Amino acid sequence: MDLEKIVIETTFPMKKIIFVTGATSGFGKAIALKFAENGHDLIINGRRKDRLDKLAEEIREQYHVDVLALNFDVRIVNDVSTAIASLSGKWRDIDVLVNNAGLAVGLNPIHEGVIDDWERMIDTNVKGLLYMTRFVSPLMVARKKGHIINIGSVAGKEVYPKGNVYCGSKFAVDAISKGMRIDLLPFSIKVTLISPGAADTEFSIVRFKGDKNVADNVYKGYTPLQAEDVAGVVHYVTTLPDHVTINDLVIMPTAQASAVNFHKQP
Ligand code: NDP
Ligand code: 8X3
Repeated sequence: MDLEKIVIETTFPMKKIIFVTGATSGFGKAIALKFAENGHDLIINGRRKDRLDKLAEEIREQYHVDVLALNFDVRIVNDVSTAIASLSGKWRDIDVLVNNAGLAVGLNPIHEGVIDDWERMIDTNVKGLLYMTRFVSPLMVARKKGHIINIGSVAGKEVYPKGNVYCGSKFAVDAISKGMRIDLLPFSIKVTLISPGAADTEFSIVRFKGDKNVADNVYKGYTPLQAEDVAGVVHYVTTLPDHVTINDLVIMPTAQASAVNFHKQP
């Protein structure tokens, strides 16, 4: 073991293993960096292998923690199960799963909705989160400990015009989080739903299919959340004593009061 690692392990005796999906951008990347900064080992996931490998290397060099990069698509159930089955040794002892991978695609009224956009949102935000949970939670159940953090959205609390299917997928995350909490109660597994408002990540570029002008407009005239704001809260909820759980947390820009009410400066 190199000297830096000995220093890390002495400084952070409560070292955990954190699994973050969708770590190649936005919240997921910031969450991975935040946990690494606090001395934890990481399993990071995403579909863009170049970004994933680069992040893993950066984290190892900067924070001297162990990082396992698992390049798979959370929508493909066989790839999820194979990835989790491939874990060996300490990597099976996942303390925290952050179900973050997700996206909005398109913003259309229901009667003009693009079916392929609907499939992508439901397959990623709902089914992907379920597949991850189905294969990781038994490892936590066996150890009678763990923490699952689901990234929901203000869109999972309120419906807004043209939000239809994205909102539906995030309302599903809200309901699934409640169900998970009940089923995992006997095993002392914490389940936290974190629901952010508008945050300046690649989210809007994806939603508007690469149209950067439209995407940038979403964040004009007010200060949106930054990925690091959300990462700080995700990390915070994991620092509470064993007998304390944050179940449901909504984090908003101060300039946003609801899904549609913003205080914008001209
Ligand atoms: P980004 O687009 O910046 O990041 C999304 C991440 O999800 C990327 O790392 C992407 O990686 C990954 N991802 C998408 N699809 C898959 C997939 N099928 N398999 C594995 N990884 C996938 O957006 P955000 O960081 O903003 O989004 C993160 C989460 O936060 C999402 O669930 C989103 O719905 C939610 N959210 C976002 C808000 C915002 O305003 N930004 C507000 C509230 C919630 P890759 O493409 O490499 O696979
Ligand atoms: C992302 C925030 O308001 O665009 O979940 O749905 S919003």
